[in-house]
Parts: sequence; structure tokens; C-alpha cells
Amino acid sequence: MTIQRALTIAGSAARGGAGIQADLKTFQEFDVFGMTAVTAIVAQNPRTGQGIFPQSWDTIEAQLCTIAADIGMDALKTGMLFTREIIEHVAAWIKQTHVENIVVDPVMIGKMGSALLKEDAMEAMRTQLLPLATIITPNMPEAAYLLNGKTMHSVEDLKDAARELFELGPDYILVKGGRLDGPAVDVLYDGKQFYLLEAPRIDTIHTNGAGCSYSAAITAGLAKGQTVPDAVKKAKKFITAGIRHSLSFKQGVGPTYHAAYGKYDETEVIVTVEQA
Ligand code: PXL
Repeated sequence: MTIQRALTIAGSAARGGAGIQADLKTFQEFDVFGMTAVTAIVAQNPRTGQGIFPQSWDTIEAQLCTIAADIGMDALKTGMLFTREIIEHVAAWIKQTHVENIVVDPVMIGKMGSALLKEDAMEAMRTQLLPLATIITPNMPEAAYLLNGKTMHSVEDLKDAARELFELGPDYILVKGGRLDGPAVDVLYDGKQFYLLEAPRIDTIHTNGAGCSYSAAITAGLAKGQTVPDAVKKAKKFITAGIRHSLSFKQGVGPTYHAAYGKYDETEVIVTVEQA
């Protein structure tokens, strides 16, 4: 058997719906072999309060080195990196691994409100990590932060944001319109064309880990050799199904259901291509 390999460099979300847990569940759904380098452990809860435990660079580097030496990878994604130091080290490590497919999810704030990126880390993200990316996948607040507080209310605004983010160096920009009114429209941009990806809006609060799972699905598609627009379209179908069948357990924002797509759901995503 051969199987494509995907690495996630991200935080552990103890609740199981986001972070590396979401990434591994997603890789499995796409029949891609998943590996992890844990950057931080997130276990926020009312009893113990602040529950973010960043790992030392030694710990993270050890994970990356064993993966590179023993398994290798066809694609990688980054999720929660948390500190400037981790971002700088991860960027330097990525540069010397020669991985072809690099997905950067600029994780900043969790659905439960946790601050997943320190303030002084933003500049390192902008200048050191984003230029290495095949694709970056900000939601609207993340795109706004990266662009120094740009406000966005429409698909046209997302297109403007994508144009500006493209200047930071990634090959593709995906700005997700989850917070717009109307259908769920995401904008993919490669410097020449816009791809508008439209799915029905699903009325639920239970979207914990949606961004992680979406970018993991893109990573899996790229690992399998799909083009970026194909991988994004499949990933959007996957995450729309996951949100439609999202789960609600005891408390808080519930997770998307990773096994939904293909089993319970064949959501269509409409793609419109426009010249920029
Ligand atoms: O969904 C963003 C996210 C990413 N990474 C980790 C998280 C969360 C949100 O809970 O815990 C580790």
C-alpha cells in the first residue's frame, strides 16, 4: 500500500473538535496518512481558567525531525502556533524541508473566545510564514487583523482583502465569508482569477473547528496531487456537510462532524470564476 502523507503543525484541542484532533479526523476521512507536531495544548475550562500550555521549541523540533526523517510528507498545514518564537522556528524549518504543498491557517481566536496567537506574533506570521504558503485560509476577522483592521461587509470586500493579502507572498489566498449575510461565499484568489465558492448557509452555532477542518481537507487534497481550486472545492463540500451535521454535547460551541460528508450529505458547491 502507498498512501499520501500529511503533517499538521498545530495545537491540541482537548475537546476533540478543533486543532490537531480535527486535522487528524479530516485526514482520515480523505484517506491520507496524518502526522502531528503539537505546538501547544489547549484545555480551557471554567474550573482551571486559562488553559493554554505552549510547548518548548525543543519539543516541537523533535516531533518535526522524526516525521521528516522516518515518514516524510506530501503536504503540511500549520494551525495554532501561538508565539512569535514558534512561528519563526517553524518558518525556518519549513524552508529547509522542501515540502511542496504548504497550507497556512492563520489561527488567531477560537470559537470559544480563546486567544490562540499572541499579539507580538502577528508580524512574524505576516513576514516569515505567509510568504512560504501555497495557500492561506483566513476567516474575516483573521484577514482583517492581517490587514491592520480592514473592515469587510461584502464579497467585493473579500476580493479586495484577497488582493491585498496576495501581496504578502502566498500563491493562493482563500478568504472565508462565513460571517457574511446570505449564502456562505468564500473567495479564492491566485493573482489572476477569483474563484467564488458558494454553499448554502447553515444556521447553527456549532462550528468549533470548522476552520481547522476546512484547511486540513485542503491539505489532504494537495497531498493527493489535486490542484488548489479542486482541493478547495472538495474541502468546502466536506466542511459544509460537517457543519450541517454538527454535534452538540454538554456545553459550549459544538464541533463539526467529520464523518458527515459522503455518508449523510452530498452538498453541492457552486464555483464561479472571474478574471481579476
Ligand atoms: O478553531 C481554532 C482552534 C485551533 N487550534 C486549537 C484550538 C482551536 C479552537 O478551539 O483549540 C488548538
